[in-house]
Amino acid sequence: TEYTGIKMEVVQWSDAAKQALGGVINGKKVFLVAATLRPETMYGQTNCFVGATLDYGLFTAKDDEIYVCTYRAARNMAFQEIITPRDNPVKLAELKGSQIIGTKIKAPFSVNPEVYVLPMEGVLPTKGTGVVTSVPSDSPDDYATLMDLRKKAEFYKIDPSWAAFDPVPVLSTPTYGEMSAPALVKQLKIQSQKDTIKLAEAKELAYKEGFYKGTMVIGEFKGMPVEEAKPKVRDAMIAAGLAFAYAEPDRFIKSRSG
Ligand code: ZZB
Repeated sequence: TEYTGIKMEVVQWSDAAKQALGGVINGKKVFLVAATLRPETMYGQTNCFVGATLDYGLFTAKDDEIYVCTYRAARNMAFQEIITPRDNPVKLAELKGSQIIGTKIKAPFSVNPEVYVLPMEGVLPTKGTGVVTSVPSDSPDDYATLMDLRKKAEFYKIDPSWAAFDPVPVLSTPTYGEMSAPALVKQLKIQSQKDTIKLAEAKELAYKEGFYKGTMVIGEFKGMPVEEAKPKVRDAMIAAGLAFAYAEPDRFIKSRSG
């Protein structure tokens, strides 16, 4: 799978993370790194998600930067010479997802320049970086989770202001209009982020409709079909130093030479 790694610079750590990290960072730039298949939707980021119970590390990356992701992703990135050194990522510190929640980060290309880290129950430790950028206009999982968080802020231990950014129209589709995810959540009667079977169906529908029939309604490539805009947005983000190519093996393939 060919992901785009999105670099979300930490602007202000949560109190829990600040306490846990002490002096580890030492003035360096730190980025939460999200893996996405939909770089063209980055205009509509409203927050970022981590799994509260997952383990994250701070790893040394190129240009004296620090990346936050799962150890598994760090190892993959080291092989791709994104994280250094190549054979053995250096973990400077560890954080539980729960400690990162409430951290304020930059959201590259988004109409919301700074957003917050929030908890999502379905974040898989086995996929991407364990950091997921949230686009509730076009991702049904993101929309359902954001609505859960707003309804039950206290239960999820978040400050309601962290979940206050509304979905932003990014692309328009013939079937679902400018807000595919909210439309599908309503149509399939999805109640919460726990409706995983219906959410998988909604994701498939949103993805197909958005990618093959969508037209951009925002940004430099406004008016362009999504299929054409996608690599262009990706290239623009990479050229701006805000993203990088990140490949992940779909499964482990045995070497042919034995
Ligand atoms: C932004 C975005 C905007 C995404 C959208 C999707 C959509 P796939 O096909 O299953 O590989 N993601 C990335 N890592 C994880 C993880 N560890 N756990 C759970 N979800 C994760 O899906 C890849 C997408 O799943 C990624 O692309 C990311 O969310 C999320 F409008 O990034 B996406 C209809 C989907 N729309």
